[in-house]
Amino acid sequence: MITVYSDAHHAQEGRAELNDGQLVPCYEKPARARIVLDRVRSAGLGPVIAPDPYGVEPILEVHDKGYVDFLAAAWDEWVAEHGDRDALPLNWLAPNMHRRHVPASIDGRLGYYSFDAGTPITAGTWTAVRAAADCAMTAADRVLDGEPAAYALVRPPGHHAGRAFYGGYCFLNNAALAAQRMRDRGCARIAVLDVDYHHGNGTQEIFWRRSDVLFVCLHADPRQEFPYFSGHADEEGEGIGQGFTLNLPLPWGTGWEEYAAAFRVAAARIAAFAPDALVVSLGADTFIGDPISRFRFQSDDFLRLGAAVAGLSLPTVFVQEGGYAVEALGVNVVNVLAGFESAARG
Ligand code: SP5
Ligand code: ZN
Repeated sequence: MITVYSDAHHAQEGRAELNDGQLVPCYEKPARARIVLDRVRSAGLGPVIAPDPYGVEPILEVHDKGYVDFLAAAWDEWVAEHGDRDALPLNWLAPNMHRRHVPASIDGRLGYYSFDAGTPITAGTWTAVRAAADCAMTAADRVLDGEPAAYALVRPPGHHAGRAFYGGYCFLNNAALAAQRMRDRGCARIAVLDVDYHHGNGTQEIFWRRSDVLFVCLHADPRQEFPYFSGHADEEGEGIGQGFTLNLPLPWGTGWEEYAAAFRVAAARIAAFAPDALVVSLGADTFIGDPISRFRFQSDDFLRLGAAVAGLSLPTVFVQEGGYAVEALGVNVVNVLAGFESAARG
């Protein structure tokens, strides 16, 4: 399997996030991609290629222009106001507060476009997120050009980023960009399968009113877990998109056996949709050793997950999302990809 990778991810290196009432070192850090890349190479998964440059135009099919302009300029505006330190928001809109005006102040706009205090904007954020988007779209193109599968080894992740919001360590929605790219190249229907531990609220929001992209998500129940406000089983899409979002929330403590039962429901929905291709939002934060998560996957279970994805028999673009047990991340992620490949070969 081809891996699409760029060193530019290093440009995103946040100092701290707000967690449990303290500023703690960012869980989403460059070492994550380094260890996965090392494992891709040592396991002999396949060639590692650089992304092609796509420019900003395809990004604007998924994201709002005002939001993208904000992301591109936020760091410089922040530094002019506060100096050379990570930009974090401090206040947000609550329901029924006015949303008529985009604030002029950088502090106001950080709050306007975000939903948490865990996602610092740094000097290199824009550089890194552009490279990640390029990797995801390149992987999508390689699959449409005939590769059975490709893996976009990216950070920062993307599935919490919506049309006009960031949070959950995500700024641009790499999986949504891959899906949209395949639509633009003539695929009629794309399924996005999100197996990150957290609900992919950004991907859900982007495709909420669409019937051409099916969004299926297995994740920790939002009654217990971040992002708290979405991912309930009764969220099914709206308008023409009604029935094209499927959420399968699972309780803290979920292990492979219970997960596999939910996966069968996900697989049946995807098969009924009969997509031309599949995008997998691949988080490995379902691992028992993950420092911020509470599922109980063992490393071998990721092989089983990969085989289960292969059972869908679709051209498949894997896009890296979360996973914060850094020492085990390479093994766990590459287990999914290797499990996929050996099952796909039969
Ligand atoms: C892409 C992705 O996986 N984003 C996850 C963002 C989660 N951020 C909030 C984490 C809150 C963790 N709180 C529990 C810490 C245990 N003490
Ligand atoms: Zn996650």
